[in-house]
Amino acid sequence: MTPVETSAEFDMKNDQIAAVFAQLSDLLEIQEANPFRVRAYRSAGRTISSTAESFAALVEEGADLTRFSGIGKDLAKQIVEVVTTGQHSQLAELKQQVPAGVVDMLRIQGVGPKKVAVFFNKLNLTSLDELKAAAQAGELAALNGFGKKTEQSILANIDRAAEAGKRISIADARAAAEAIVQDLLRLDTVTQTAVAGSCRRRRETCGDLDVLATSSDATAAMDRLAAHPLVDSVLQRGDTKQRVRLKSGVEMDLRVVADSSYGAAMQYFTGSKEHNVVVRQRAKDMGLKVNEYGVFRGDDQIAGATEEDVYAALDLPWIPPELRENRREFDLAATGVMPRLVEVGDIKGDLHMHTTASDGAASILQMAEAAKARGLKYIAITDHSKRVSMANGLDATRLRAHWDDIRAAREQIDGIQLLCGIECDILEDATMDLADDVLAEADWVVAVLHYGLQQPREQIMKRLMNAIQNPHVNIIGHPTGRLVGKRDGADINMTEMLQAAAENGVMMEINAHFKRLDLDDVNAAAARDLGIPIVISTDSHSVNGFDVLQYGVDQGRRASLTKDDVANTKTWAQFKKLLQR
Ligand code: DGT
Ligand code: CA
Ligand code: CA
Repeated sequence: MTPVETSAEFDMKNDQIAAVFAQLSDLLEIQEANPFRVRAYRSAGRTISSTAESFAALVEEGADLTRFSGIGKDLAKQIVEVVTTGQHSQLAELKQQVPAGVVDMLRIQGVGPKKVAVFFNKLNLTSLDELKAAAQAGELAALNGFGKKTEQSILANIDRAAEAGKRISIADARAAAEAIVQDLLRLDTVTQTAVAGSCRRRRETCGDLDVLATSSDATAAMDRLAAHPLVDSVLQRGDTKQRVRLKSGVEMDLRVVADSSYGAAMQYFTGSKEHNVVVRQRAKDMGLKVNEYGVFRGDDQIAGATEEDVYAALDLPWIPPELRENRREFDLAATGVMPRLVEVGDIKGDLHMHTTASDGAASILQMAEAAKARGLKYIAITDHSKRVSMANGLDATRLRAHWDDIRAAREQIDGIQLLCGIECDILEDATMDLADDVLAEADWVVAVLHYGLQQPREQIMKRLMNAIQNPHVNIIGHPTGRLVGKRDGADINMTEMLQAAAENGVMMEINAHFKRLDLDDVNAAAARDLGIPIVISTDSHSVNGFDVLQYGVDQGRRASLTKDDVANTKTWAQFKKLLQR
């Protein structure tokens, strides 16, 4: 192995390493292996993903990993294997033993390894289709320890799981695309390379990945991709185009194009199809032709090397990829200048996060220090309220003591404001989980739906309206409760909720976690159109939780939000004024 390739391996992020151990524990649990081993792997995964230091860097330095709790000699060795080879030999073996269709079952909302183990080992079910047929035949409800309710819930969610299996989260998409783009750039012959398609548009999920490169040596670029540690197999190969399957199952197209066509190819393959239809029609109306090679007047290429040139040839300003969905980007372009969309660097505060007081992995001070290190100037600590007993939610007494701890932490850290917050459940009966006199003492109240998301629209709206009219509530957190690709949100009359929020001075959250991204792009734009301040928060449960901020900001950009539309881009002095309702 050349040194360059070795250093590429050390690029592995903690989340990617953690995912290996999470998969191991899932597969072992499905095999009904020793519960202690299952737990050891699961907790190793959690430790790795919630640690701020990079394990790849630690491995590179040859550091002793056994200083981390729950990581013994054997696990340390396995971490080294994963970081240095990108593989885990036992995981590869387990994948041979447990069919992929069985692992797919884990995607069903409410179904974990224990249930999957029963479906696989007792009923010999090996795919989502087989599981669905068994549920329809009532075979699941007949199993020991399962009921009609479990069976119904599986039937309600299984189609979504099947559908989602074909698409990957934007987080996984970006990690894979960036690793491969960086690797291609190491070739001297590759001059430009970037990801296009839905990943560049920062859609919440991607069907496949589209990578473009310019190179004097297409063969070398394709060989390089084929040899990448993330790549499983080559599916198709031509002179300038190669389709591969990654080990994660997602497929990727690489297209090698001429420098003179790079901009046109980027424009074409970034899409969306709907955006491109309008672009092509516009060209036609101007007596021009646009395709992946360039913009043409007759046989003359008049643009193509850069995207800016391509758009300019069509009398358009360059349109940020996140807006290219044929929604409002052409109206915005008609004004001549595109708005400057919000950027990660604009964010000055984070107003939704957890500590060890409920289900977080870090202390108040650790969270504050991590936030400060990332340049944040103010944060709200918003642990769970008591209804979320699974997450050790706080009652009034514990919450007040926790707020005392937050106030004490203020004395131990400078340069960042700490708000005494709470993520307060809006209960199924539409009352708040904590009494008004408690909420009145908070600096920041995030009201959320966690339970009873299936209630009829009328009751859901009653709950949201009560929360919005409560004078102590500042914001509705993850307003719909949807989980991307897993679970629909509650049945909300969005217009009615947003109007009430606008009238009552209640803000709306874009929850930045890539599993939530809630509000979504369309609803976030609707909220902004009503003048509702949007807050993009990470809902961090560990010091690494802040990493997801970029996904929330990207969702904001897809909603065409500018810095002015996002309340937590304000300085602390400005933001403080928004706290008085
Ligand atoms: P995905 O992969 O489903 O998440 O979504 P995209 O947008 O990445 O779609 P994909 O991979 O099928 O194609 C990438 C881009 O290539 C797409 O956004 C626009 C362009 N493209 C692909 N097929 C067509 C087509 O038939 N007509 C036009 N105008 N553009 C196309
Ligand atoms: Ca794609
Ligand atoms: Ca594609």
